[in-house]
Amino acid sequence: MRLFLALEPPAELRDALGRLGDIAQARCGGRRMPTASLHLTLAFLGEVDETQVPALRAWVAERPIAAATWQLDTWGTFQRPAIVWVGGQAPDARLIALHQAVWDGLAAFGFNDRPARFVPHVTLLRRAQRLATSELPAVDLTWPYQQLSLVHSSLDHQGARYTTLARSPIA
Ligand code: 3AM
Repeated sequence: MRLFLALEPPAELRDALGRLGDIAQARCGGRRMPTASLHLTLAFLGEVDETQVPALRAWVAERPIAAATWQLDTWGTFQRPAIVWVGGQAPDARLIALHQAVWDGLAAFGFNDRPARFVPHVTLLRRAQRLATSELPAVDLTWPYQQLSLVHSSLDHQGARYTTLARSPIA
């Protein structure tokens, strides 16, 4: 099954991100991510054998992460595959440290596809027709986080569907 590790936004922030998704879609076209699915990916694990899932769930469920806040203040795009996102202009040291810690832990499970570069972002649009964000309203959102989530991504007729399998304990 296809799994990834992510931070899930608190409800108010998720709604605010969803509203930005609407505004972005009106300008850029493409497919808006459902509000309930909005997240910050820390590690994409790809296809994971079912036999590994209980241990991964337990690992996530047993270890608290360092709580912190992430300041979102910019729009961004990835040309391929035509994604519009929001995130932070400056690299966020605490998120980078969390990303490292997560991949260090994953190595024990044999996951070694740690990406060379980590650009923390929340994808709002996929397959955007115009990667033009200069006239979109300013982003000024604060994301307090305290839990890591293990998420299962499955495909149905509407696209990817996300189910949270485990969350880390709150410190
Ligand atoms: O956080 P976002 O939405 O940017 O694009 C996928 C999504 O990222 C990404 O993992 C997140 C949860 O599905 N993803 C999908 N396939 C991937 C791959 N082969 C991938 N990331 C890296 N490599």
